This record gives sequence, structure tokens and C-alpha cells, in this order.
Amino acid sequence: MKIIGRWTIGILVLGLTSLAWAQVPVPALQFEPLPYAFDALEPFIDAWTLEVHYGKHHQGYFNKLVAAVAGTDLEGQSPEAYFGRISQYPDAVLNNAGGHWNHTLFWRVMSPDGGGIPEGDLAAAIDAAFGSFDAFKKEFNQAAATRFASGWAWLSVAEDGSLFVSSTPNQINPLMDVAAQRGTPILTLDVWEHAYYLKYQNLRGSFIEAFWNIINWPEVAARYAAAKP
Ligand code: MN3
Repeated sequence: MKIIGRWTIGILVLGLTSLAWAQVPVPALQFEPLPYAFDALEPFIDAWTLEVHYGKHHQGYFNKLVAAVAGTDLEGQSPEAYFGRISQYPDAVLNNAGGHWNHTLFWRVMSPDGGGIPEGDLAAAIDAAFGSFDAFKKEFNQAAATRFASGWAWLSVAEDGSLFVSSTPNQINPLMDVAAQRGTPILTLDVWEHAYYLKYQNLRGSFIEAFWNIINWPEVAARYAAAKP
């Protein structure tokens, strides 16, 4: 009886603990840890740039987003839930929700073990859309290089499942209703000057070329698999 009693209490405690865990809501807005050390992407992205970019720029967008949605109907929502109607909200929401979401994707599609070329379904989809990996790379580089002033280059999945390259100004992304071409982004490159100026100064092209050495293709492939219809 004593043993059964102990087991009963144990199971009860376990049950209550898991119930408590299940009820802890995952915050819709999270400033996720960088998935690698600040110097992990050297020499392609230097540690100082990454520390300032993540710790100051991205953190700034996150903090301002939290402030912009506080007390509104957007509080507690993931930006993905309202990007499709972002034009209905103040500029501060667009700029900071985009700034936060875009950087979160950017950190995740890079890796110290990155580079090389994609494989499998993603490689086949790139060939189908662009003719070859080299042709895709050329189009992506062109989008990144010709984006005037500040913005982003993207590889996205269209509604029909095909891939396309685009660029957007400022903090707009292809999920937003204000984007010229809409789709689900699976790869992005930040071409704001703050992303490269400390190391590359005015040489945006050198930064774009360096990016190919750190692209996390397995992550991009997983996002493609999740996004295609
Ligand atoms: Mn940035």
C-alpha cells in the first residue's frame, strides 16, 4: 500500500507538472538566441558586424515591435499572422515586425557549416525555375546588388509552389500585402549597409559573394519542403 501510495503521488505530481507546462504559453514574439557565436561566420561576416547587427539593430527592431503592438489587437500575435494585412497598420508595425522577422530568418539561413550547393527537391526546384544553380545565383546576386539603398534579396515559394527571386526595400518582405511579388521566403540576404559596412565598406558585391559560403542549405531545403503546396 505504501508503495502504491508513493507511485500515486508521483504520478499525480508528474501529471500536474505536465499540465502546468502545457499551460505556459509560448510567447508570439521571441528574440531568439543567435544560433552560433558572433565570430562563427568569420571571415565572411566579421564578429563585430554580427554582434552589432544582432545585438543592436535586431534587438532594436524587436524592442520597438513589442512597444508598437502593446495594447493593440496585434499583441500576442506572431507577425506572420498579420503580414498579409500589414498595410492596415501604422508604419511602426510594418518596419519593426519586418525588421524582427526578416532578421530572424536571416540568422537561421546561415551557418558556419554552410556553403556548397542545395540537394534533393530544392535543387530540382531551383533547376526548374532558373535553369541551373548558377543561373539562380546570378539572379539572386543581381537582386541583392541592384536593390537601391536599404533592403533585402529573397528566394521565395510562390502560391503554385514554384520558386522566384525578388528584392524588397527597407523592411518589407514577400509575405506582406505591400510586397510587389508575394510568396513564402525560404532564403534571404540583408543588404542594408549595417550588414556589411564595417568589413566591406562600399563593396556590397564582395559581401554578396561571401554570403554563398555560409548559406545553410539544409535549413533552406526544410523551409522549401514546409512551404510548397
Ligand atoms: Mn539588418
